[in-house]
Amino acid sequence: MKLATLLASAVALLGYAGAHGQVQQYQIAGKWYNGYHSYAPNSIQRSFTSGDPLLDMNSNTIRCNNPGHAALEQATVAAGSSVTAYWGSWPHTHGPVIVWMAKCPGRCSDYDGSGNRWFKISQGGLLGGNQKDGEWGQVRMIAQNASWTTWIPESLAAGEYLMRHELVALHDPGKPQFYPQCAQLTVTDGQGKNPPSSAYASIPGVYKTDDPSLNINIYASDGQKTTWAAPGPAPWYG
Ligand SMILES: *[C@@H]1O[C@H](CO)[C@@H](O)[C@H](O)[C@H]1NC(C)=O
Ligand SMILES: [Cu+2]
Repeated sequence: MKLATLLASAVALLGYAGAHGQVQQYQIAGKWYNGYHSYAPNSIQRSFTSGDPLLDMNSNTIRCNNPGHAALEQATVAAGSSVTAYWGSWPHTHGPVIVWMAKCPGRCSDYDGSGNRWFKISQGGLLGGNQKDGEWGQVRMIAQNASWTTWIPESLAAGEYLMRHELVALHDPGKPQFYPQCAQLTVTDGQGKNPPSSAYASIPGVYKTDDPSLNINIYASDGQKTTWAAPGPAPWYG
């Protein structure tokens, strides 16, 4: 290994210490942005203290992680552009990848993510095979260089938005793990459209502790099921 590669690996390892994972970088319309790190807080991503799972789906911390303070930077991007989130690596292979957006009522820096404002723009649930051994969104994400690409709907109204990448890990029966990460975007152009009211949800609120989809047991009969119903509204593609 070249010295530079060794150093890069050492830095990456430090970044992962004790953590399950986070969005390390975003590529937005071809431009790179760093994820949040306590040692490098200038980021378009909201702050958080650890990459560990959040277990309380009724807590405000599942909106934008804990503490989820406003990001110090914000990316400007035209509607219709691609956003790729890079986790660097990801250890879990049972659960969906979901990408949400919420229009900030004013400036995103003043918005805490409350209200019935969240809509999905991308969702990878159980994409093939069965719940135990099949291709979950996270399996596909790992195969794609631990990345997930989505497109900001071309017709979406311009404005300031939170974009929330969420991984839900379902390997521990009855104890779903939530890994949310929020970035702040200023969307330009677009065609002035907003999703229909049926596409919206509140976070927390959208997930219920007794939702069968969040309480699967892949080691028992659920493991052989070849379908999985994602909780919450269907994605809106504009
Ligand atoms: C794979 O992901 C890393 C970020 O984790 C990125 O720097 C690299 O460019 C990606 N490689 C490809 C081929 O996309
Ligand atoms: Cu984990």
